[in-house]
Amino acid sequence: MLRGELVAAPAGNTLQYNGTAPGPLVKLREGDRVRLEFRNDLDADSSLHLHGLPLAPAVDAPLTHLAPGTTSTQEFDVPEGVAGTYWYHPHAHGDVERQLLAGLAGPIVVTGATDELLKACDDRLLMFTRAGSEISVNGVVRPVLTPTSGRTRLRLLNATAGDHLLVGVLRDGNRTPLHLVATDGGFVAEPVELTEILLAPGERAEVLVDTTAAGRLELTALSYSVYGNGGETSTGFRLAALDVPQGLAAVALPERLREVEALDEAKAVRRRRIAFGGDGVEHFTLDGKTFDHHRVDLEARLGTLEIWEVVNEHTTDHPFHLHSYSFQVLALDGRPEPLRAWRDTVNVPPGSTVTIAVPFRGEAGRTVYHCHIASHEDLGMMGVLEVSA
Ligand SMILES: [Cu+2]
Repeated sequence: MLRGELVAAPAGNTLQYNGTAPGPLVKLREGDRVRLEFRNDLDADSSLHLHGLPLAPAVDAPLTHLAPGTTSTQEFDVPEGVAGTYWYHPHAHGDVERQLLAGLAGPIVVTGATDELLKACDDRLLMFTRAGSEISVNGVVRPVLTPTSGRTRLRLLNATAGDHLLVGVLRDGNRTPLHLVATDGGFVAEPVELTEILLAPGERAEVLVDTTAAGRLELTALSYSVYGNGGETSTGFRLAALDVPQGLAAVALPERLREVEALDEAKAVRRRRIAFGGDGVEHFTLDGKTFDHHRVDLEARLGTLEIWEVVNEHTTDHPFHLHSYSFQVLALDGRPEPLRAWRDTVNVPPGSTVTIAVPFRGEAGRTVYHCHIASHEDLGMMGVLEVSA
């Protein structure tokens, strides 16, 4: 049994886990039995959500608020097949944005057998959080890293409260190829070449970068519009730099990573439509309603597969996040999604529909789905899902 404790407490005008912000790295391995204690030493309700780990609703307990001075214990087995990058943060409805922005977020890395295929890579975790007008990386604004291998694995983790980051790697201003090896729910089947990757708030992706040629690579947030195609775009900015030294030997890309199960849409027992809406100022809704923790919005049965069409009827991006049950994206606006991958968070652009397949596996219970822009969630863009046995 692995045992650990996280304590949320104030420090000056910040909030920290175990005296640091971001919080300490939680390292787990597939199959580990874990007992994690959490103590709330804040002067407000809080909780500890292990974002993305497909834990039983009773262990995740997203509807439970812990009063100041109280503790909780989460005991669970790390499932097989989930090796990847995750994070932890508070989930006390109404106060999530404030606590996140004040410093309460930390990274989780789960390792497994597939990591052996990448053991020659320099493995770097880059956790993005907002620091005033800047985005910091592992708590530092625009750090400079020195790769130690000819291929660098970047675990990109968007732990901001509401910043979409379209990430690219530039050399002399030109984009260099990235190879996607993992999304939210761990490894994809094989490396996929990309030149940019969108990370909505809460989302993770792992990419490999060729770091054999000496010189500077700039990890950049490229200009992006949360208002859809043709909308006003943000200005790009540098997130971090990689100063590649001379003489790093080439590291081959693995051809295959693992099997990612194909879900059979024909076996789905139900199709649902779930709509983000509201006026975008103070009303943020799901299916026309704001969150009520006493109300069950969706009911499903354990052991079944459902197809959800997540529709954005609003004018800005909303990242859809589901607790406890990992899903796969099937289509965007009816166009089939080429990448088969497990996810817990997916961005839904304005006016668009993202179709996902949700297999209800593991344990039954009551959990939540919501927008992962923390202010929207706090204002009620969240619903309750009851999965029965
Ligand atoms: Cu939202």
